[in-house]
Amino acid sequence: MGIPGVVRISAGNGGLAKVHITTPTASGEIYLHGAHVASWKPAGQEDVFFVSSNSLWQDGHAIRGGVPICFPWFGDKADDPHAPAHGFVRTKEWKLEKITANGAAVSVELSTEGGPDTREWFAADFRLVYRVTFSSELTLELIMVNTGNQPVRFEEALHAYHNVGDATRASIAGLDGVHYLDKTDSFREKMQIGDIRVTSETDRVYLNTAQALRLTDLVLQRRITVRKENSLTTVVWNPWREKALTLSDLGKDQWQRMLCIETSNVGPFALHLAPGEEHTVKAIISVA
Ligand code: TA6
Repeated sequence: MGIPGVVRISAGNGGLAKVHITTPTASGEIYLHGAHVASWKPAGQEDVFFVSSNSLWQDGHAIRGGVPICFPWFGDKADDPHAPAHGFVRTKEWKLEKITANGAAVSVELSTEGGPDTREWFAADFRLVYRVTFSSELTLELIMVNTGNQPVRFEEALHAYHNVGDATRASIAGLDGVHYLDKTDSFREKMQIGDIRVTSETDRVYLNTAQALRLTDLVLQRRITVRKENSLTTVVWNPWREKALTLSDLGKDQWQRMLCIETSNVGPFALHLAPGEEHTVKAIISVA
């Protein structure tokens, strides 16, 4: 499936299989493990994604950084404290379906399905298809199909870790006046006033918002824009110093180089699909 000079499939960190893309407009990497985008670099730019230098690269573990996919629940599973946080698709190998090159854009498509290894936590039959298009913009499309004969409820998030020069000198615009659930304050509901600035642990689920966001980075002197479709929640996260110390795969001081903006449908905006129905969530990321 490789394309000479454009797409190479090889063993990456930890020996995990990865697809490496190089085009005139951008380079990028996606691992089959978790269908995990680990890098996207538009020409002339630093990587748009942060990846922890202490990340694990192992089956059964999530990669710390890039874009983990949270599905079919977000955070802790409400009715099962032993279930893995953020669901099970970010820690399993996906199937590489196809790679297509179209001019300066390269699309990589992967899939995973419900089966004996997922029924322990999630009874539904489903098929997830993830299409990532690397070009001067990055497009992420997660397609969920209910392949069973029962209605299904699920949550989803494209948990993007953006690479910033210094999180305390960055700001996010586009959520002024939007209500959010504050995970650092027992999920109390609050309202955002003005731009978001990181001055302490920040862990918020913004509700009922389809807004595009602009992350302004004063250190790297750039602006990352996240547009989205079919998503009504946005999660914003930075662990700050103390929480970062509890995350062994993050490591000291790296919290300052990351800021998560997560295109999602979680909490009160979890999705419901009838048998045979499908839903596509989409994020389009650009840098200027
Ligand atoms: O998206 C924010 C969040 O839910 C935080 O609460 C924090 O736990 C983060 O995800 C990372 O979760 P993880 O399971 O990858 O350590």
